[in-house]
Amino acid sequence: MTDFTPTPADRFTFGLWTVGNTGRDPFGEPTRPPLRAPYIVEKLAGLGAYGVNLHDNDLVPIDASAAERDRIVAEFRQALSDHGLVVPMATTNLFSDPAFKDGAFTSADAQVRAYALQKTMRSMDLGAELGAHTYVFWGGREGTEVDAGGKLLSALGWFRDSLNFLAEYSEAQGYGYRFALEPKPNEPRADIFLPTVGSALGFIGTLDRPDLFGVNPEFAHETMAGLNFAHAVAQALDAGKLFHIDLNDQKMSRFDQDLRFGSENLKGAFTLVKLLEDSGYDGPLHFDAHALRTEDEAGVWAFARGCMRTYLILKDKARQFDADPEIQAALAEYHRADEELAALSRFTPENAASLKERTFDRAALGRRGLGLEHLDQLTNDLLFGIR
Ligand code: GLT
Ligand code: MN
Ligand code: MN
Repeated sequence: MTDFTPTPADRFTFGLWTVGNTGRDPFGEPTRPPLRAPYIVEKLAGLGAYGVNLHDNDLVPIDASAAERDRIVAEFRQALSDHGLVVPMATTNLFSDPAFKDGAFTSADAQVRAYALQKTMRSMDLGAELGAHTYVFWGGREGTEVDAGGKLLSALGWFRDSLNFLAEYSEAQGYGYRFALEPKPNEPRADIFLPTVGSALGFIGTLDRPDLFGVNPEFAHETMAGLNFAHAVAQALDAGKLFHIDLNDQKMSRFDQDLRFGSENLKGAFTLVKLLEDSGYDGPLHFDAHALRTEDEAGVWAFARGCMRTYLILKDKARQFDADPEIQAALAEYHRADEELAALSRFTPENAASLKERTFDRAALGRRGLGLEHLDQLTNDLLFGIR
């Protein structure tokens, strides 16, 4: 048993933009003052986090001079080293500036596409300077409202060319980045390219260096599309492509809420934590979420503590699940292995012939109850804390 206080060994990370979120939304002004990056580092370290992630412009304003940039980066590095935090992931802001209003790598304007490459190379330089090994691409503006613009096919080609270019840049510079594509179905665009984990996985296969690319799935984004996040993560794991993960929570079919992890869909969060722990995923556990707009700074740190605490409690629940004899008996009843049939299911002409001849008791198979109601209630009881 533990008191669920995180330590860096738990690999929890937050973005500067997450705990630094000021509560602005499309209808209202900020409700909290901005927090300085070195202060965020100090606070996150105090809470037991492992690292902090950033977009280039979370740290360095887009119009900073070279001298200003160097001063800001030096101060940030000092804070990291004073407080023992690392920067495992970096990314580029290719969405805030009006230049990117119709996309960055998929803008119909060649100048915007070239500027996006330049901005990303500079941001990759910054990430490498801070020690990042994972580079995320969230194509928030890569999409359309007006498909009569006729860029559907060319946009994917432009996107591919840009990613191929940046992978070569990383290799040429010796940065050794692993790139993680982050899908989202919509918002801020009406339709975003590569809307789901499945689409991103398919696209990766078309790149020059698919080995360098994986995905950064986000709980909220698959949920917005009405999909099951744990299933998406399982597919990424199966493909060896879970390079990073954005943990948060979300109600289905709404705007991107980026809620505190586990605050909305506790059972979905449990399924996910168990999956991640069972899979041996050993990358960062990144919370891409923010405190509600109702909160002051104290609420921000309560939010951050809550994300990590919920993960650790669910991790402990997963351990209890594995150790619970009644749950394990229900699982054993559900999973029926058969060694002879497993051998027969490996193709040889003889196995195929033998399988075709075999008699199965189809009616008995249909009659068998699987015990899933019982198993699911046991799981609920475990989550309620009464087992
Ligand atoms: C933005 C978005 C997130 C992405 C971030 C990385 S930025 O906050 O909503 O889902 O992960 O670019
Ligand atoms: Mn989100
Ligand atoms: Mn995200």
